[in-house]
Amino acid sequence: MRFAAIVAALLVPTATLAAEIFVQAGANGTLTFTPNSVTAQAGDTISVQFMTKNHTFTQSTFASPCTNISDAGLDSGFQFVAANATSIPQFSFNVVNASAPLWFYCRQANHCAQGMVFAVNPSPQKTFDAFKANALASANAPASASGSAGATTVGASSTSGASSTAGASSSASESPSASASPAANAGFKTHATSAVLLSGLGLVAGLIL
Ligand SMILES: *[C@@H]1O[C@H](CO)[C@@H](O)[C@H](O)[C@H]1NC(C)=O
Ligand SMILES: *[C@@H]1O[C@H](CO)[C@@H](O)[C@H](O)[C@H]1NC(C)=O
Ligand SMILES: *[C@@H]1O[C@H](CO)[C@@H](O)[C@H](O)[C@H]1NC(C)=O
Ligand SMILES: *[C@@H]1O[C@H](CO)[C@@H](O)[C@H](O)[C@H]1NC(C)=O
Ligand SMILES: *[C@@H]1O[C@H](CO)[C@@H](O)[C@H](O)[C@H]1NC(C)=O
Ligand SMILES: [Cu+2]
Repeated sequence: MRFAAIVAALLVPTATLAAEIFVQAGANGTLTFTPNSVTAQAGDTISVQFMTKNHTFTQSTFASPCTNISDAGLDSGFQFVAANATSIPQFSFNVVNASAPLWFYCRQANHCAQGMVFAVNPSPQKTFDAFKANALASANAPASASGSAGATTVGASSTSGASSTAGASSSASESPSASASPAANAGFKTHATSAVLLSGLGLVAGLIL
């Protein structure tokens, strides 16, 4: 009996193939992530494809959508896509803990305050709509004061964004006032940014020209 139970437990994860979920940044020249919210299982890969302009995909928090979560959060860096580009950058990461919502924004100029935000596994308590409303409400915040932003996070441990397991104490996402250690927020695992040929994107290829 016990043996059978263990075998079943081992087989289930392999039977459920991890999915790759695609998200487009700046599709059709818009200041959006499309879709702007996804539901992912642990092990799924989320691949952000930068379609136009010069956006970032940067981790933030529910309470402060337009501010870096910490120095250890995910950040694609600026991904410039020329109008005549024949390939586009793709930034991918793995979801490690499906119970921990992940929040993202674009840190280019005022894109976030215009609603360029994205969520993985928002919850009934912390919905995507409430997150986006927080972002829109930050419209009056100073745009790119590089010195003063990031105030919600504490001292930068030197862990890179690739630290995956991160004993995820739930305090970070449950109590917004607790300044989380970077590791506590990591429900993800990074990949390298790669390039994707536009011709491989079919539909999208014509739109960028
Ligand atoms: C981009 O344009 C195509 C074709 O009009 C449309 O199908 C698609 O939904 C648009 N995407 C966005 C994010 O506006
Ligand atoms: C992309 O945007 C960033 C921030 O505004 C800027 O520093 C960078 O020069 C831009 N890249 C290109 C190629 O325009
Ligand atoms: C794209 O346009 C830029 C500026 O107009 C030009 O310098 C570059 O060579 C072009 N690249 C391709 C692949 O056509
Ligand atoms: C946000 O994080 C990125 C990547 O670590 C960094 O380059 C940028 O300066 C940070 N921005 C602020 C306002 O802290
Ligand atoms: C996953 O995240 C939830 C919510 O933050 C947390 O309660 C739980 O402990 C985490 N699980 C693991 C295995 O880290
Ligand atoms: Cu942007």
